[in-house]
Amino acid sequence: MTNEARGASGSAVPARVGIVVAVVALVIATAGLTATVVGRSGFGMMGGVNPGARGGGMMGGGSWGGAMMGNGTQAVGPAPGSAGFVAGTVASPRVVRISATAGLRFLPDAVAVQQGETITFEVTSVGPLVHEFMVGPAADVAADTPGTPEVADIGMMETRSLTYTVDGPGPYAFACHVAGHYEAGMEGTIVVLR
Ligand SMILES: [Cu+2]
Repeated sequence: MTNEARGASGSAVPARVGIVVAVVALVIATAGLTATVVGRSGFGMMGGVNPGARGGGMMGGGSWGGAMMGNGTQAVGPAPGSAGFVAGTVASPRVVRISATAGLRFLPDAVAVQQGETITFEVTSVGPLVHEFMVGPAADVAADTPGTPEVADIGMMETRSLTYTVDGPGPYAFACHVAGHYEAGMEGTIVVLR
């Protein structure tokens, strides 16, 4: 199954395999909310369903247990203003995990950042769709201005990282500019705290 799925770009996947893939995606998506999905593997991530791979991911996120939130958001460490908050730096960026959903939303869709922080956004497509993640000044993000920092082609259950320093007062935003996604509301806000 894995080989078939890997070789297919979507439409070529037999319907039966598509259903299995969708179910697997749901399982992994659920796991993604409670465990750390790491790496940049695409369809190969299906191998990550086994407990061993997931366990390794959780070990990588040392602060995960303390940061787990009840509402399904995926912050890794305490947010600005919270006890234990440690500002991200260029040498040691703060990791913020964001899910890109099949419903064309980012979860969370608002991220609090202390001005000057360097953030590594780890963006996972938790559904069958391919997404992009652009971050920067809100006007550039809205206009899809060339040169605005972006990672593209985030495939199903794939995670890609983008490190960005929020050095000004804002406003800053993030968005997915795959055709139709931004128009459907696939955007988020960075709340800059000073
Ligand atoms: Cu998208």
